[in-house]
Amino acid sequence: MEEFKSGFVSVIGRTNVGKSSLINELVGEKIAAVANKVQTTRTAIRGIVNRPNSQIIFVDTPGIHKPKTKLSDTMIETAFGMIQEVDLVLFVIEATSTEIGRGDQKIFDRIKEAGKKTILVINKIDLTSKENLAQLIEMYAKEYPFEAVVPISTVKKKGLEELLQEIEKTLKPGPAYYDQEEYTDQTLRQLVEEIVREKALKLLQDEVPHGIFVEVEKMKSRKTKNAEFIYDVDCCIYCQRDSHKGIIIGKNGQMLKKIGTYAREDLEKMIDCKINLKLWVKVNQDWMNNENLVKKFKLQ
Ligand SMILES: Nc1nc2c(ncn2[C@@H]2O[C@H](COP(=O)(O)OP(=O)(O)OP(=O)(O)O)[C@@H](O)[C@H]2O)c(=O)[nH]1
Ligand SMILES: [Mg+2]
Repeated sequence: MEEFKSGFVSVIGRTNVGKSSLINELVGEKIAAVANKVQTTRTAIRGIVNRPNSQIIFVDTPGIHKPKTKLSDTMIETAFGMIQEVDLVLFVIEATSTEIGRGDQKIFDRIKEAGKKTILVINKIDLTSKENLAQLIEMYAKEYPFEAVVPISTVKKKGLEELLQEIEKTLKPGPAYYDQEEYTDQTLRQLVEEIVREKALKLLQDEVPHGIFVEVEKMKSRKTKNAEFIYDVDCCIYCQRDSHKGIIIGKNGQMLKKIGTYAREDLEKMIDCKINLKLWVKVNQDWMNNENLVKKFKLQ
């Protein structure tokens, strides 16, 4: 029989290239927020893929962008820090690129510096031509001895099995680090925070969603009259301005209600259990520069 393999794989790339989408797709569950907005992911979230002969632990990281606050400093530190911590790096770029842009170059330099085993993943091939793809592969491949170069489309589910096989090839024999039934090491509390933030990102406009953070304040499970389990969760959305608070709550509380309903529906499906989710909105003007709050986002 083949020897069991395992390892940690970090997924690194510019913001919005589709890192979280890819991990969610491979894991088969939503563990990280996905949105067509920059800087969606804020921390390193682990997603676990269990295969007959391997266990691959993916580490999602915040997209690389220009730092403007303590929070973005910390997010970028987390992402770059993850190059060192893992067995393999997936460097994700967009198939639509026609050159090695500044952001991609910055990440590429870090990978070269670390000399880490890396697979180049070219995502969103549904949006480009074969010719452009070939050029892109050539541009990158001559600059680094990648373990493999794998073009994929997360949305069209193309190239994903090939990617998993390439990853498996690079892994060393090792034990299953996590229970083989698990797909993330996030606590339910973190999952609630991530999903509520995702819904807010999707439903709110422009600068409002980037200024929020979500914190579960209370979580308790109880049995209902019909002996079903239900979680009572109090969760607070912090924002930076009074005007933002108004927008998040919406007319007659409609927006907040929508965020809550969408989040609850997703979460109930994921954990197969009822949730009574109460959402609040509070203003905390400068939380992005507050050491204590930003600590939450540090490398764990
Ligand atoms: N067309 C197309 N869109 C994709 C593909 N993969 C992801 N996307 C979209 O790209 C956007 C960004 O996806 P995310 O997964 O949030 O990107 P990310 O790299 O995690 O972003 P950050 O967390 O901000 O670093 C979403 O709108 C996805 O639906 C793909 O294969 N094709
Ligand atoms: Mg992300």
